[in-house]
Amino acid sequence: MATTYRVTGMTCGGCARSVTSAIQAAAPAAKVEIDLAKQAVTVDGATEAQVKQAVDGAGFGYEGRA
Ligand SMILES: [Cu+2]
Repeated sequence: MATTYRVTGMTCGGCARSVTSAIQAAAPAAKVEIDLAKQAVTVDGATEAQVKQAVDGAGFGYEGRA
């Protein structure tokens, strides 16, 4: 099941790719969709803890579930 999280600091496609690859490094099968306008990341196939750690590790702001 997909879950949407609020992630701050993403401003362009490069940021979106950084967040996506960080999450997929932790959970290779994860599906990740980024909405820059909403500062939202929708993830299917990774735990909340994996997403938080990946987002924080990539230097973006993890704000919890949207
Ligand atoms: Cu960027």
